This record gives sequence, structure tokens and C-alpha cells, in this order.
Amino acid sequence: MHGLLVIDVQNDFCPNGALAVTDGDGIVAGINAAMPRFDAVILTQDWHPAGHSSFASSHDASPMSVTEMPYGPQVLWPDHCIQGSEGAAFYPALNVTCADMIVRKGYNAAIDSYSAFFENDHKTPTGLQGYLQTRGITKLTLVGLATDFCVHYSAVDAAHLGFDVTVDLDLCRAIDFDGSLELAITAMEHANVNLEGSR
Ligand code: VGL
Ligand code: ZN
Repeated sequence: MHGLLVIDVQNDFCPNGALAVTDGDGIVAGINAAMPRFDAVILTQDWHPAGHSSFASSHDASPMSVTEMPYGPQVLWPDHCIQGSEGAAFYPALNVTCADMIVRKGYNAAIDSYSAFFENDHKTPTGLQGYLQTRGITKLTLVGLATDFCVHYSAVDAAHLGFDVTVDLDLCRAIDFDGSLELAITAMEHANVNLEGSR
């Protein structure tokens, strides 16, 4: 069984959003078109409580600065994807009707969660692994936002967990901050993630 894992195609990561990714909305038509080719479609949704520890505003710091958390370095983001807000909603053109499952992440105020599988402590599971296993899904294709953060960490974790993982870069867009995209590509290659599409 081959699943399509659609990462964080939400208003805040699209143009005019709080953490807008350049051309973030440019991948939506392609993602919708890809959905029927898969045995299962799973969407993730970044879902932070107000005052989340990954927000610069919670630390009196500037957005995009880096702080040390108990679990390691953490980029401090503008407030984004606050639970129940318009920014946290899926981008309206995304076909959510096709989705079998929606996984929320980042709801723990003290820990960020880039990966759809584990929070940033690399230990606390979201439950997605068990869901995929019990459904017999062994192959995953990842698409969505952003290539260098949530797609990257989800793909590497999935590969480490033993899934056969492909990232379709044509259906992803990156934040590309401080070399983060190049780092993500290298990390995915080292983790044996298949990279499809143009770099
Ligand atoms: C993301 C930064 C903060 C992402 C989520 O979806 O890539 N990036 N929260
Ligand atoms: Zn977030």
C-alpha cells in the first residue's frame, strides 16, 4: 500500500500567511491531481496553542533567531498555525475530501514538532507510525510545506522507521533560510529518501 503524505498545506504557509513560503500555493493543484493515484491520502496540520514555545513572541526574541531548548536548538518562528485560527486552516483549494486521515502536530506547548512522526525531542510519537502500519502502508510519497522543515524531518523519520520514502520536490516549496534547504536535501539523501522532481 502506497500512501500520499501531504505536509502542512495551510493558509499560514501560503502567500499572505504568517509564515508564508514563496509560491506555497503553487503546489496545490498538483497535489490534488496526485491524490487519486494513491491507496491512502494522509494530511498533516501544524496546530499550535497560542503562546507556543516555538514562537519568537514567547521569548521576546526576533523571528528566525535560534534558541536552545531542552531538546536542542530551535528556530523561533512568527506566531503561526494557532489552533482554530484561519491561518491554521487548510488552504481552501486543497482537496481535503480525499483524505483518509488528518494528523495534527505541534499541540504540545513545550515542544515543537516538525515531523509528522515525532516531536522535536525525537521521542514523543504522534501515532502516525502505528496508523500507517495497521493499514499496511509501507511506501510513502511526501509533498507539501515546507521542504526544508516539516517535509524534511517527516521524510527522514519515515525512512528511519523503515518506510520506503519518496519526496516529490516539484510538489514541495521551501522556506530556505540560512542554508536550510541544502542541509535538508543532504540529510534526506543520507537517510535514503528518494528525491523526485527538480532541485
Ligand atoms: C513548519 C516551521 C514551523 C513547516 C511548521 O510546516 O515546515 N515550519 N512550523
Ligand atoms: Zn509550526
